[in-house]
Order: sequence, then C-alpha cells, then structure tokens
Amino acid sequence: MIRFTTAGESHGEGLLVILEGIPAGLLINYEGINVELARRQKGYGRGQRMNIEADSVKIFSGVRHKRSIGSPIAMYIANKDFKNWTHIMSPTSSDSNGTALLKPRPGHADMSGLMKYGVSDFRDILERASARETAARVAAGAVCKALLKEFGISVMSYTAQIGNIIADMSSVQEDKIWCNAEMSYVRCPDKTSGEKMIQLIKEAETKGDSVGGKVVVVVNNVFAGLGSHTQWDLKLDGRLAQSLISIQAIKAVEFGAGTKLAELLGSQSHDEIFYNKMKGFYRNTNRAGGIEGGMSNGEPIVVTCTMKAIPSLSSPLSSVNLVTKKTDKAEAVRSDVCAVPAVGIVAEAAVAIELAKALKEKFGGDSLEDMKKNVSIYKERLKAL
Ligand code: EPS
Repeated sequence: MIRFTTAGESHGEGLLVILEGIPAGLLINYEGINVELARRQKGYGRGQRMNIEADSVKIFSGVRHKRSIGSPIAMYIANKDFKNWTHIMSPTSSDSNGTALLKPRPGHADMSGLMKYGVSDFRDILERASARETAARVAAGAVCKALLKEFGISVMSYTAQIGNIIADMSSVQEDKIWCNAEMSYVRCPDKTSGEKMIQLIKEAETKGDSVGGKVVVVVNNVFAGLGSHTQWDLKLDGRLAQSLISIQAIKAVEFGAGTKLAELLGSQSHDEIFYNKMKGFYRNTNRAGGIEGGMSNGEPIVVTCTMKAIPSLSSPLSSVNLVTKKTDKAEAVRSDVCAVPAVGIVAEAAVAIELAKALKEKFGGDSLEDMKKNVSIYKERLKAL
C-alpha cells in the first residue's frame, strides 16, 4: 500500500515527508523532485517568503544509487526562514517574549484550532495549518509522478480562473496548453486572460486584499479500471476529492462537467460509447471527467479545484482580541496575495499520489518490474475485449 505522512511547521526547522509503498527499482532523482518544488514556489502573487526559500529535498532513506529499494522514502525540506524564527519557534525555550498572536483571522484555522486544542497563542495552530506544508506533499507527489511516468501516465495542471477572469480555452491550441501554462506567470494557457489575471492580482495587492480562483488537473494516458465501484472508500473520484479538498484553501472539487451537470438532461450528461478496431472502445466527449462508477474509464481524468482567496489580509477583516474580548482587526501576517498558480502544482501532486496508490492496489508488485509485467498482462486483456 502506498501511503504518506508529513510533519513540520511553517517557520520551524523544516518539513518532513515519509512515503511508503513505492516499489523497488524506481529511478529517483533529486533534480526531478526539486523541479516540482521550484514549480510550486512560482507564480505571480506569491508573498515575500518565496524570495527567502529555495526549496530542495534531502533524501534520508529508501533510495540507494538513485533507485528506490522498497523501504520508506523519507525526505526533508529545510526552511531557510527558520534562522529568523529560532526564538519564536524554539522547541526548548519556554518564553514567547510577548509575541503571542491574539486576533484570529476569519477564514483561517486560527479560531477553530484555538478552541479545539486549548492553546492561548494561535501561532500553535497557524504554523501547521499553513500552506507551507504543501511543499512536503509536492515532494511525495514528485516520486509518485515518476512511478506513473513508468506507465506513460502524466499529470498536469493549468489555471482556469483567477477572481472573475476566466481563461478562454477555446482560444488555445490543444498542443499548446501545457507549454503555455508553464511559460505563464499565473500558469494560464490563454495569454490575454493571463495578463488580466496579473492585473487583478496587482489591484488586490494595492487594496491589501487577496484573490482566489480555479485550477484544472488533467491526467493523460491513464488506463481504465483504477479505483472500484464495490465499496465507498475505494471509489477513485471519492479518493481524489478527499486528497484535493484537503489542500489548504481548496473549497470545491469537480470532475468533468462538474456542477454544470445539474442543469443538463441525462441525454446531455453522459459520454456515448463507440468502438473501432484501432482505438478499441472510446468516447467523443468527456463530461464524466474520465471516471464512471468510481473507476477510471480510460479517458483523461479532468478535475477542477476551486481555491478561496487566502484569509491572511494586509487590510484585515474584523475579529476579536482574545484577551480584551474587544473588536479589533485580525492579525496581519505575511502571506500571498494569490496562490492559485502554486496550488495547481500541489493539486497535481495530490492526484499523482492517489493514482499511484490505486495503481499499486490493482497491480501489486514490490518491484517495479513485477508491476510492469502485471500492467502489460492487463493491457493485453483490455485489447482483446
Ligand atoms: C507558504 C508559506 C507561508 C505563506 C503561505 C504559503 O509563508 P509565510 O507565512 O512565512 O509567509 O506564504 O501560507 C499561507 C498562505 C497560509 O495561509 O498559511 C508556502 O510555502 O507555500
């Protein structure tokens, strides 16, 4: 079974991730993981913190001579900023020196975490709730992407919307989508909308505000049969949704035509099935987003994630001072104005991890070679249908 756990606070020493169940024999290179970490750091609208960090991974275990050996892969990403927080984040000194945060930010984990954990300084909550944790998920996702790549499966994303600016995807040639997204400061394949998005982020920044949006994740070359209809927690869409909605600030996850399906008739909602000798079974539409009955159906998996505007505002909303109980402005802490471009990379990682899990469940294999044999037998069976 593939599973992972992360640890680490935003301004602590660093982030840890332990990824288990990766089959032996997978080529793991630092550079590949670091490329993903660097992609996550980019994007117009990121805050000052990204100028301090240059995320790179240190592999502690599970890899020998560049190949996975089947044991847990432990990875560490140092927080360069920790040197500026050694006192506030000290695990040993008992005094915060009057730095307690007392005015919780509406929309952040501050207030609910404070009530739940009985702490008096909500820094104890925000440090772990911070989206800094997503760097660890991206490292695990990079390894899972490498595994999926062995089977020809790719996971990519683009920005579809920032604030009220919606990308006009009909203006983008299909073979230019991914290249345009990588080249854009907001990861938007439609250049005209991308420029408007940047303008919108600038305006939000001037007002001390923040802005959200939507990203689309697309999985190509995935074969039919990942996930299962037989039990609620085996359904691939359910598992992807859980993984994606757990990303900081994600408020909605949609597959294929998503919420638009509410207004469509049955005859307009589904993807008719066709067959020819060359292609086998195929569809001309993909309203299902590549998943039917909780299983991949062989069409690209298409998931849209909605990110709310980040709740840390430099012109803060009203809150209450926890000590005086008087109305006051919420704490203004350093943050991003817009993290939509970055969340696309995190969403790719979340999808890659879930797909790698489903792949290993179906095809087993402690070694990559065994897994490949099992996949090719399965593909032969599908071809013979
Ligand atoms: C982030 C690091 C954080 C924030 C952001 C994401 O660093 P700092 O708090 O030092 O500025 O920039 O976190 C949040 C948006 C949040 O709400 O916590 C990162 O590495 O992605």
